[in-house]
Amino acid sequence: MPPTRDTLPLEAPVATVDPVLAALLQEEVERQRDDLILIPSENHASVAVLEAQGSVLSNKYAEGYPRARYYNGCRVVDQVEQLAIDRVKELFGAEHANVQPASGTAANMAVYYGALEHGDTVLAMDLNHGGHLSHGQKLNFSGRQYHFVHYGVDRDSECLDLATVRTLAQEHRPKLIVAGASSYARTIDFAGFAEIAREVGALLLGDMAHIAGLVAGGAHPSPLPHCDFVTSTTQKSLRGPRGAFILCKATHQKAIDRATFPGVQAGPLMNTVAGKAVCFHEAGQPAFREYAQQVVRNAAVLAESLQSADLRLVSGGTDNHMMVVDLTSRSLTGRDVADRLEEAGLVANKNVIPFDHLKPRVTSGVRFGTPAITSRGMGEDEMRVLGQLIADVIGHLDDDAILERVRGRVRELAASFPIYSDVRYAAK
Ligand code: DSN
Repeated sequence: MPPTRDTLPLEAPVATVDPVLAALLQEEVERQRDDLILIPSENHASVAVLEAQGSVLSNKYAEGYPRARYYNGCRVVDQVEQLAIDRVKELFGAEHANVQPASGTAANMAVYYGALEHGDTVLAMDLNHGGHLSHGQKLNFSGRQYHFVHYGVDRDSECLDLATVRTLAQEHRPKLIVAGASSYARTIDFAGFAEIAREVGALLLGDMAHIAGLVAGGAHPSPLPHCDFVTSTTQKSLRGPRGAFILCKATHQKAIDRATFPGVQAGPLMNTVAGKAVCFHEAGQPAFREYAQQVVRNAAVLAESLQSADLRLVSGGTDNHMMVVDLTSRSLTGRDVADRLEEAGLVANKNVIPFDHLKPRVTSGVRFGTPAITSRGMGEDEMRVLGQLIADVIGHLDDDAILERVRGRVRELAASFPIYSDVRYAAK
């Protein structure tokens, strides 16, 4: 019998062990390199983050918390997790941090599980107006386990109206209010939400998943001083690994930690926790402040450029990293536009607009964001060009010659702002 060490090698690279998968990894590197990613919830994590996330920490079980584990051999991962905790607390000025949630939904689930009883009332933003699945969508666990009441945006301004939130809060007396969105281009007034929460005796959760990088870089007001709990993913504007974290006041520390483990998760993904530690380190650098400010400046210029090509933006513009184009007056769907843009190398996503008459798989909107293209180093000049290229595609959706020209220009732009030059999984 040959020793399995030789037949199942531990040391060989993926290109040797699994050429099929290696080719797919390589194809994805090239897709991200050659296309321009305009989905506002996506970004390009640094090679350092990817390296930590792809590390041997993936092998380690570490149920529990630093120095209180259910497994031996946690000497190193204890230090890794503590590093991530200390860094994220410092980054956002938090009293307590839990860095174990594997996703934004898991983080919100842990907050609900720690703060609520089954059936309690929660007030949150309607998914159809820009909220999130885990903010009480009826098929999601949140909508099934708790009694969600939803606020939306004002029909005319398409902005949140705190007077409406206040009225709903007074009427329904929620135990928890959720402030945060996955498709909202305006500044969220966390202080205003906190005032309402205080008035009705509710706890306040700030879900800053989309804007965490802007908050870290001082480009959006922080929810931290105003909220009992703050949740976030790490892969969006914060530019970390795919994962999440919870911040909270010290009084909620025990409830949040117990709700996360053993409440809703078992073994934490320690490789991802390591990626988060790198991400929090990077986000604490002065250069990250510049990055966050540039993300917002770029979004403002991209929005202006789209508007000057006669495209209507939901709420009339943007204050943050994203914008949603309303295609209603063009009689186009978000699905068709996003698909055609992708053919041109511009990767955005179809998105419902408030009061949309089309279904979420079709939609009247398409959503754009600047975190990923700003990570490539693009600035305002490139945003003006991109706005025009997007408008060219939308304005001539069936014109193959225009699509080909735009695709060529996108390739040139991508090549001028290269990424992952040394990342290679397989020969081309
Ligand atoms: N699905 C994410 C987004 O694209 O905004 C939110 O989790």
